[in-house]
Amino acid sequence: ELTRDQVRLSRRMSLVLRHRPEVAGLTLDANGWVPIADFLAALDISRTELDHVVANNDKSRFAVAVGEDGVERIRASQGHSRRVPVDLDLPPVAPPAVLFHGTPRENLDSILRNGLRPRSRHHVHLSVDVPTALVVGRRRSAEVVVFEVAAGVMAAAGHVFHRSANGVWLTSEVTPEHLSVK
Ligand code: HQG
Repeated sequence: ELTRDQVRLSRRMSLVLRHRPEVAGLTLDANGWVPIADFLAALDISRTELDHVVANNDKSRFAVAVGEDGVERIRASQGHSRRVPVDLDLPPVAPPAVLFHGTPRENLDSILRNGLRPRSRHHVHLSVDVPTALVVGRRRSAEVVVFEVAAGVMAAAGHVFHRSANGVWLTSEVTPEHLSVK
């Protein structure tokens, strides 16, 4: 459990590491990483505060790793804006037969017509199960529809899938024929 202040810090970390690194005077490297020392200085937080948010974040949104140069870095595991040129460099992975996507009901007609598009992000984000998809959809609306995505069929047709470090499935787009309403 995070306190309200810690949730606020987590949101700020997402903003900087996914969408607007420049507001903290930072730049992400090609794979989205920032040296931890620079990140602590830019956000004016302690290592203890950072570690607590990384360890207790409800969706494990952040990853910490030591590079080949021995420098410890942090990045967001998924969710980056397209305006931030980040390549997560995740390997392609064979997806499960079906994945799910929760969205406000008001998007239903457009998605049935146009498919799922990444919009402002690098990828379409898919969930492993219906409960997770409901949580994602409810971020934006109380009236949520869940799509079932024929991920296995898509993969067989050559579509590439990746799985982020925190278990979110990513793909470029999902066309209408691979979607059905749950
Ligand atoms: C919708 C969160 C109309 C799409 C989550 C979604 C996820 C369309 C919205 C991650 C459409 C984009 C991403 C079309 C897509 N017509 N609406 N053709 N195609 N949409 O936030 O998947 O909490 O960019 O259904 O857990 O909601 O931030 O995508 O409603 O992993 O860590 O356009 O963000 O993670 O919204 O969420 P988003 P998302 P965090």
